[in-house]
Amino acid sequence: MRRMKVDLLAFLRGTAAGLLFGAVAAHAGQIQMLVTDKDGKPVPDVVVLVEASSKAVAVAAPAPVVITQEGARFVPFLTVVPVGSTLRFVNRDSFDHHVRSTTSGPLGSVPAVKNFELRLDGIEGAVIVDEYKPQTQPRKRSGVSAAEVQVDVAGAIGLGCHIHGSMRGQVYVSATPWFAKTDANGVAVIDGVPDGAAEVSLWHPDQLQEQPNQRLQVGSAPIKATVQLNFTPRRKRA
Ligand SMILES: [Cu+2]
Repeated sequence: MRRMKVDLLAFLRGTAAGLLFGAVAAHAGQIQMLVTDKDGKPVPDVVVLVEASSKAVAVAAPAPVVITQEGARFVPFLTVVPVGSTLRFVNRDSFDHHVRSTTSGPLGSVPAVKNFELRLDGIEGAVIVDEYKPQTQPRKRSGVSAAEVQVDVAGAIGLGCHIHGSMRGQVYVSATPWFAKTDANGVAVIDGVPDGAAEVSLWHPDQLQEQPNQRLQVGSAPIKATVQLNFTPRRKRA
């Protein structure tokens, strides 16, 4: 009797998983987007957002999304998170950094959707990068080398540091659950987009004007699309 109960449970579980898998496979597709600049070259770090025919609200990331400060840089340069997520900033350098929200865009015309300012101590024993020696300034150490910030409004947040003016980073908070950023080859892959009409929009921190949206029809086969920015972003220092 007991044995039978267990088998029945296992059977039900298997059936449920099968149904779920079937549902996902039948009603969701993949979009592979290649983003190029005005000259046709692939562009990394472009935010790709998809609105599907069946609307859905983004669900916060289950765990804090980590952005580190390493060698006086924000790593990664661009982070895209669903709205409601928590960002965790970690200083991995031996010297101190700030994390402050800044405006985005080449003219600083896009205000940050969240304003914050953190000071993160350097980690003792971390590797010192020659070109960024610790500054000779009053030591107002915060006592922590990591801190968290929750982002609950969709949009852009630029990242900067008071001590190192060249440090730049970018966060984009997505209202849609279907988002990605382009990799080094300019490609973004978005999975699980419901079948039917979808609208793809792009965002790049350097853009001066909105990028044209693209309409796609999502089905069972992955969609490969190419879209061109209406400008050529500056190359980031390597
Ligand atoms: Cu810094």
